[in-house]
Amino acid sequence: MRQIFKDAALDKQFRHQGYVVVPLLDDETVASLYKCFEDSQTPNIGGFHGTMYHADRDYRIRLDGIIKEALEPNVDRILNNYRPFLCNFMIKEPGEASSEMPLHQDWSFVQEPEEVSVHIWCPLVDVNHENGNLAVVPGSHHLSDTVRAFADDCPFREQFPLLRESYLRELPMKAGEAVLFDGRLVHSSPPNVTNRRRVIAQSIGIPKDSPIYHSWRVSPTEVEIYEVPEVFFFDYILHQAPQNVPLWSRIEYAPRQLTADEVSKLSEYMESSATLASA
Ligand SMILES: O=C(O)CCC(=O)C(=O)O
Ligand SMILES: [Fe+2]
Repeated sequence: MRQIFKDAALDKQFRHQGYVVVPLLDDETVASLYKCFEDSQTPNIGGFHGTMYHADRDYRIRLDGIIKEALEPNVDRILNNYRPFLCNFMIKEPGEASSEMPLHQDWSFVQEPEEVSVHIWCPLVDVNHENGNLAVVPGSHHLSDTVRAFADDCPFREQFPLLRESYLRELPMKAGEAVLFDGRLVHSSPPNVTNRRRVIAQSIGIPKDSPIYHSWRVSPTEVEIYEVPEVFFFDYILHQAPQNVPLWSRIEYAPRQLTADEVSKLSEYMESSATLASA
């Protein structure tokens, strides 16, 4: 198993609990990214929104490039041979209960579990419970399936109330810090009830030599996995089957709901993550 993080202690912590919080961007880079966000006049379309869904393709590509340039050297400093792609600003508009992001897992982008995607979530303003910090379920990557197709049912869904009550950990952070999490980790964020926009820079980190995959459910029991170029996501239309990209494989996969008993294994990660974090 190759080391994902250059620092062995961080690697151990990431493998064990599925995420780490690290200083990622310096104040100057945070300020310049925030200015880029303000200057780009991202419209307030209410609730929660990301620049990757902006109607203008050139705008999406330009912002991806600017964020990527800021992230790349910092990702290189921390991760072994990883590159960020699909870079976005994610915004929670002020005072809107609709900006809550419910518990979910992100799509799979690499061939798991041999490869692991490291999802990068870096606030450009200080974040806390009131304005929508990220909340994660430590260890949930260990119980996760390795294919997460577009709009698939989440295997943790029936246990969401239990997760919220006993296993969800909020991560208040300073601007420029980042949570780097395993793509399989269950996460969510509360609504922004303050009077300021919450803005974060977000990206998906994958091994530099890894192809990018996108999974599409074709029947209740079958998923098609496409190998896609990075530009695929700039042209992507949600809820539409991938077009003009090669089919890499077709697999039998139907998500199965986890039981409360299975999910109770997560208590191990709640206890030990605090120890490892301070190790
Ligand atoms: O920005 C948020 O609050 C949630 C973002 C999220 O789910 C993600 O980055 O995968
Ligand atoms: Fe997510």
